[in-house]
Amino acid sequence: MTRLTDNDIVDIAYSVISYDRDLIKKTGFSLGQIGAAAAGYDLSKNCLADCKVAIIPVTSGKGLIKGFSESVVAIVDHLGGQSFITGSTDVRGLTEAYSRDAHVVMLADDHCFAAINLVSRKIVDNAAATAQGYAVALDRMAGSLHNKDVLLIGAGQVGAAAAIALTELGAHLVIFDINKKKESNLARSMESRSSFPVRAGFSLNEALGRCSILFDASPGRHFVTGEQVDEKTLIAAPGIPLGLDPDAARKVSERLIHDPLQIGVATMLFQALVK
Ligand code: 2YJ
Repeated sequence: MTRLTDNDIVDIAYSVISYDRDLIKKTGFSLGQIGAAAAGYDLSKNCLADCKVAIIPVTSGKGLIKGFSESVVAIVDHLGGQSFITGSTDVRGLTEAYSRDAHVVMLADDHCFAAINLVSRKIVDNAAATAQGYAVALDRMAGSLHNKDVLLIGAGQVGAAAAIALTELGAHLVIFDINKKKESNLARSMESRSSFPVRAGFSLNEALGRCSILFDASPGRHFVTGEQVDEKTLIAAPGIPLGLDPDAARKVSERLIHDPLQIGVATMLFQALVK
């Protein structure tokens, strides 16, 4: 997964309420409702209020990202949890989280972002959680994905998790990746899970011509142009940077779900709390 930059997340801590308002406008559901649905978490139990979440800054690799821990805190608190950033980083931060009785820790290096429930020992990976959360958000934005064609762009880690989540929501998958080997491997592995044929082998332009519901799980930038989208296009795009060029992004802005952390963090938190 692409490493986030300070710039990608600069606004999150200040804009989580307006982010959520926008998500409700597009999908009819809040960030908490989408994360909980993706995790199979019962929001009426409301045990989040008693849940202490420690965010541990991690300095390894390329080091801290300015505002990363604060963004995760803002998202968790917005959902109703109680979170804190450990005063120390890395291993000392982990010992601090334990000694302050955190129920869940969240920590990320350059390659992996995990939530670990210290009580139940459940481990949740951001890439899979993000795919699942975005699949539910796309389902809600579309009314339902049941029996609808969905073009999945990108057959990497997020794409593979999205393929499963979209299939479970009843979507008929069309898979595209610039790496044709990865594309056909994912299509083949999905055949046994889907009661409908999983289609692949198209050019991007052909695939975009067949589907108006898109899940962009690729790390590519600006490869979808304004002529390839229209007023029916719906897009869930967890990948950073955005695959749409500025013209396409402008045309679909009211039907585009794209954020650097929010849906992934919400889904991770609820998944960490589910048995
Ligand atoms: O603690 C910090 O400030 C840093 N070690 C955070 C590193 C954040 N990691 C990434 O951006 C990775 N690519 C994984 C995050 C996936 C988010 N969708």
